[in-house]
Amino acid sequence: MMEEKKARKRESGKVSENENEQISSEISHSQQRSGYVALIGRPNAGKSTLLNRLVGEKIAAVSNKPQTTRHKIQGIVTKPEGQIVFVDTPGVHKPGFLLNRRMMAAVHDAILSVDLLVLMRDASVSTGNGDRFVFDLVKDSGKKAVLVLNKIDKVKEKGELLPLIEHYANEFQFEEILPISALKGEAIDNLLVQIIKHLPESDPIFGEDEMTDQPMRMIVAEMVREKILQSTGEEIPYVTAVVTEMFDESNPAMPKIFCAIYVERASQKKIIIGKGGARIRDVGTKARADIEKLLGTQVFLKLFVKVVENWRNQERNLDEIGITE
Ligand SMILES: Nc1nc2c(ncn2[C@@H]2O[C@H](COP(=O)(O)OP(=O)(O)OP(=O)(O)O)[C@@H](O)[C@H]2O)c(=O)[nH]1
Ligand SMILES: [Mg+2]
Repeated sequence: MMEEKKARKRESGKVSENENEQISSEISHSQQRSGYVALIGRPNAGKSTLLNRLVGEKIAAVSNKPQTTRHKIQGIVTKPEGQIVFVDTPGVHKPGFLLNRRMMAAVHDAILSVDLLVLMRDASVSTGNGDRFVFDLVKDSGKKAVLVLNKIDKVKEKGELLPLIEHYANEFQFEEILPISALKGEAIDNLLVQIIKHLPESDPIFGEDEMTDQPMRMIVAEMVREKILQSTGEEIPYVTAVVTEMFDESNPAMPKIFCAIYVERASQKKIIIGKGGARIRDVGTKARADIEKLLGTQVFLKLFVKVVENWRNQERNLDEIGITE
């Protein structure tokens, strides 16, 4: 359904056959540029942080743990010059579980389906093998790409960026190389201008007030998962999934939301619940604050924990969680 809508939207972006319409649109504004842009990079580069900042609302989970993003998330940015539909993707890593294979399939899928790639690199860390792998993905795609060097707020001497810029410029003909800070919002406006320049001539694909095509149930589940990632140690992030099992808006002043938190073992359930329920209460309070901000109303949020052994390797569970092929 979504695919159909997108295809239709793309079609309607083409120049109209009706001459009158064409003339009036030429008078009202010069031709806009619009298209799909994939954010690609290593885990933790800051892709989702950038997406949230650009969209102006939190729609993607962010944490300091790698592999925070698990599937494609689209965020829409509309400017007078045109529209960018950002496709946030999971950080590129070696697939182990079926879950990770699906995550990487989401990356490949995004690369194939967009007009421009944004390769994001954490400029505050040195290169490694993983970098090479992401870089080759971009090179082999045959797509135009912009390189974004993120986290410049952590780079003390801006001169330190020069060798990095030179290194990448020698390796590939990037359309642009742009240092930014997604977290601090540095050089973000220019980033948008530079990206729009490389998009095809087209009217906006989505309405001006749309910010994402993610279903609200999904965003809500991501907010809960983000709080879990932020409040637990290394052992928990990868074994947790969150599913919105009920989103009841029959009382619009206070929607009722039930989310299930999946883990693989009883011991992990204990960690999520915390002493006397302290952790799950804290996760619930923080997630609720984010959800209420997004929806602009109070919500009733109930969380419960389900133990499902080996869910990361089971088709049925991944389908249910919304991590599709
Ligand atoms: N100092 C600094 N930290 C940043 C910046 N951008 C992102 N971060 C931090 O980097 C961490 C990872 O950010 P995410 O946005 O989750 O990274 P990601 O690339 O989406 O990661 P995956 O989804 O795992 O691929 C978080 O702790 C962010 O707060 C930045 O510009 N400066
Ligand atoms: Mg992410």
